[in-house]
Amino acid sequence: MIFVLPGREIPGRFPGIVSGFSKLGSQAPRFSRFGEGGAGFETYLRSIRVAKKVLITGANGEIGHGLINRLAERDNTEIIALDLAPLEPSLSAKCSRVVVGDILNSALLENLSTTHNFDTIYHLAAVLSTSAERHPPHAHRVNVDGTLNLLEIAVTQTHLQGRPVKFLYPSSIAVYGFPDLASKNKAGKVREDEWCTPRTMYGINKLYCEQLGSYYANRYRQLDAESVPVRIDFRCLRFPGLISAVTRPTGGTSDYAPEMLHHAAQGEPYHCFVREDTRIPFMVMPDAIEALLALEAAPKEKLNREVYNISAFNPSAAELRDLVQKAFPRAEMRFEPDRKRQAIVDSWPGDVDCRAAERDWGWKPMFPMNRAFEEYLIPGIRKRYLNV
Ligand code: AKB
Repeated sequence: MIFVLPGREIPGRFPGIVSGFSKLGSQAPRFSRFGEGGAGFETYLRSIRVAKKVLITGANGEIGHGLINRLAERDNTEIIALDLAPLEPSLSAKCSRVVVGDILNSALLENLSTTHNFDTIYHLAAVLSTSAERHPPHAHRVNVDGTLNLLEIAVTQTHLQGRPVKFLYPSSIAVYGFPDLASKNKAGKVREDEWCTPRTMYGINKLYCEQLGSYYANRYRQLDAESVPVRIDFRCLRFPGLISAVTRPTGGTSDYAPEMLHHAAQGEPYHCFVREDTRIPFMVMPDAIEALLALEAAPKEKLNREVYNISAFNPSAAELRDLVQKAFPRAEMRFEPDRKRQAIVDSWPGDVDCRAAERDWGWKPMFPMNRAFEEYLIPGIRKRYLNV
């Protein structure tokens, strides 16, 4: 099953389904492809049970890994994955289609959109805060132009299907920006509309894209003679720092927490680039994935806003060190703050107010701090580095 796409095609979980149910594919009879012995027919039967088709951009990233694994547990979701790099075989086996390509390639996106009817787009592809600071124009292209391209695809899909396509967008605590540590410490839990004065390229990109999503959902083409009959359904989470036991982050500034853990588990010394008293909110990856799925599933009428804070715990870097040291007593960890990266973390809030998410769609983390370490991070990371 190969389509004319400028990206590279990798066969995935249900190759027959994709062609059989795509707009292009549906023009040709597919039963001849089912082959001998009925295995293809089984695939066909599975395909008619597929209730949802989702597009995941940045599928190879940390959230992408978690989301694909979680969605694949449901046998009614067909996953189309897009990333710059090929997915590892165990992950691509869980997708019905994997496209290796760039979100800046509009032709590729349009081709995907003529080939599939997506119910939901999870637009995860992004350049994170530290990387974005090193290559600002590139970050702007990926984070802003890339998001605009995906929003346009969501509009096309919404018009074609005559119903709002859901657009799930991970934003970040990087949209907040305190001018100094004193105002951060004084502010306490920050609400969604406070301190939205980001100090990084990434934070600026994320804040702008939140507003872009909101515009597409509410006022897109507001001057058209005929009012737009149906608009996209944009839903956004402001993630705190994320910690996974399975994958390692690259290019973020909250990375010191996962880096401490992953270094300790491998017996490698770690020089932490922030001060011991540094405090920002965090959550573990399974909570991040559940939050995305819960927001996606929430009834539209319950949602009083497009953008929601979420968080699970907010330890200082010293508290994180103590938890890691407890699990790995021989770990060597030293604090060697990097003045510039420290300034970025100091501009992010020490905690966020999650009451809107709790009230509107029932947000509650499964993993508060101790449980996160005892039941998810430490056992998961020990398993990951079993042979180290
Ligand atoms: C980063 O550090 O850039 C990200 C984030 C906080 O959004 N992890």
